[in-house]
Amino acid sequence: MDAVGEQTARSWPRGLTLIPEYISPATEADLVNYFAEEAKSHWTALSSRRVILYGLHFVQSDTSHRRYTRVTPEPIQRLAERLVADGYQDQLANHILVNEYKVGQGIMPHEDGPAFVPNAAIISLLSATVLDFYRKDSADRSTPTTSIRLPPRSLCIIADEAYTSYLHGIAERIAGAGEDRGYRLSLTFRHAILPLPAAATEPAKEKRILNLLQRRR
Ligand SMILES: O=C(O)CCC(=O)C(=O)O
Repeated sequence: MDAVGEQTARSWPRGLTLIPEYISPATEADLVNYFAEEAKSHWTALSSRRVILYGLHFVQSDTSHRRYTRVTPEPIQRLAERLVADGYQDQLANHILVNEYKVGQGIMPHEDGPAFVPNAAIISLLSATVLDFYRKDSADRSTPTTSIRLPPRSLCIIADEAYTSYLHGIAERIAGAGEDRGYRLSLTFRHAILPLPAAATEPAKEKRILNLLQRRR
């Protein structure tokens, strides 16, 4: 294991942990190369960024949804297994989302929701970004309660209260104070609960959750 230590802060939501240098520069370079070459046909373009989804995904028709699995390639599966071996996740990820952000792109504040075990592990590649947290019970989406910098090669764990009581997102901006944004890839490892729990299949929530499992906009 090449992690250099965990960071957390009293002011952070409970369950939020940052592990700098979780992967080595060589592993980072291999992954970047993998997504640019071998996996280049796996990308799906969304309106504001590109994504690749490995593992479970759902395709919805008018009356039902069908479940598919896209085989997780070896280098990504190895990382998923390492997250369990290192004690950061209890269940092996069965849903892995790769996000590509060009400079200025982000992801709107969202919750990962009850379809997943409440533990999201995010590995950042190539460039740092700032991940903002907003309390779910607050209407204020303009001022994050907590903002943390995710350096390249770091691992960020969003679990417990940080997962259940907060939204997280990345503002669309070129750079903020003391922030240098470049091209960034991230991998988010989650374990989808099957069958989907009742909270994830309430009619009002179902479409949103299935969209979330399918692709994030
Ligand atoms: O790219 C990131 O660091 C955030 C990804 C994310 O929020 C997600 O995949 O749900």
